[in-house]
Amino acid sequence: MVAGGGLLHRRTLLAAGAASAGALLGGAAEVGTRSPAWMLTPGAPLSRGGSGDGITRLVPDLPFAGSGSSRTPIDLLAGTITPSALHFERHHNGVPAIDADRHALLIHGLVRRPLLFRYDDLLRYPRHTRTLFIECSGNSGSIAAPEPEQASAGQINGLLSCSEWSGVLLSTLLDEAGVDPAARWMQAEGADAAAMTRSIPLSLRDDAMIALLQNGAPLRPEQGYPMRLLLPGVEGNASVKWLRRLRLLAAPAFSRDETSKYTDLHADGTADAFSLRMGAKSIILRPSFGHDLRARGAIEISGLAWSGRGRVRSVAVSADGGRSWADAALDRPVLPQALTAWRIPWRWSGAPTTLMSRAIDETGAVQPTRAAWRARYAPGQRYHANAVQSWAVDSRGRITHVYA
Ligand SMILES: Nc1nc2c(c(=O)[nH]1)N[C@H]1C(S)=C(S)[C@@H](COP(=O)(O)O)O[C@H]1N2
Ligand SMILES: [Mo]
Repeated sequence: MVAGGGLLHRRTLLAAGAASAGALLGGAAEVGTRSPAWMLTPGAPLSRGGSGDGITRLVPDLPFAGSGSSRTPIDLLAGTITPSALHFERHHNGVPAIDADRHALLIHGLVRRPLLFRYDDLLRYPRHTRTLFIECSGNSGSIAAPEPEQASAGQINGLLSCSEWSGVLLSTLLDEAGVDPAARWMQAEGADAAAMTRSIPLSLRDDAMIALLQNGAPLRPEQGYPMRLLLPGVEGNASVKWLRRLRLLAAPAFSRDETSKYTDLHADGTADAFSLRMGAKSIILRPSFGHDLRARGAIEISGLAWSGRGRVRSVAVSADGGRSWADAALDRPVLPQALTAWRIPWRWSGAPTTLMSRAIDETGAVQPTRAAWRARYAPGQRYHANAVQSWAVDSRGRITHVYA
């Protein structure tokens, strides 16, 4: 007791939760290496959803149900938090129908004592909350194509969303399990029919979290309910949804999902593996494709910027095809590994021109030109496409996507 009326020390329920977590080991059927029923059939397909005001996720016509992605229509939204109903979705084999009461997270491998955590256990742990973007490493991949895709900024860049995520710091759970000093990596596995499996260096453990809540409500099933790994600033693929297992390892597992995919091929045949950190990036959302200018005169250019390495330091904008640049105003607060909104006034003379934006993050990393980005990689490489994008404005105010 810490005060009258029955108030208990704030760690009391935590201790009780840990005890029950440990006791479950060996008793539950749906954990460990056995696959629960919802991993054995493809999950539910993509849906359009929507926020009730006519704005929906952008869903492609797919030849099959399980694998695919929908995009957030970022050019139709304002601010930096993505309404949960408009969060992009990327499923490698659909959305599993998980019974949260029968789901558990197993932490095992190079640990002193393996532990099992239920959703209800995790709700009792110290709560950690952060505003963070998730960006698929395939986002904006069409800029690798020889011709610029004529599509909205959301269609090109909408494998990107930002939410307030709440849950438990991974380090709290790892400390309880007792990580063996020989452990350097952890293998995360999801409880979907794709059994998404990624190796994650333990150097990322400090700000990693097990997310339970998204914008003040339980995670949507599509975002990983009942729990997902969330790695700030890291390619979306590694934030394993429907997380069921973390196995501590001395070396990476080189799973299918990080060898056949999610490695970045160079022209000389070598590839970057575990290139997890997302680069500095910005995009102009207004004006952009589909938002043609109606009249010359004073207009606001606005957009988003972000970096996996920390805060955005500045966003430079060019209204003359890259000859001159000026800094945009950043909306406060500027949070690390979160979307930052920015704006700059512009007077359009009515002459054709090209608009561009370029982000610099707090580590000094500069968003590359498309030419510089392409020079780093082999031709079909589409991951980590953070190059500067350009919108051409013609004399009638019509906007097209161009390579400048
Ligand atoms: N278990 C599991 N986790 C997963 C995936 C998946 O298919 N299965 N897709 C990954 C990919 S490629 C991305 S980009 C993000 C997308 O997160 P979201 O669907 O919540 O937007 O989840 C990642 N985590
Ligand atoms: Mo992804």
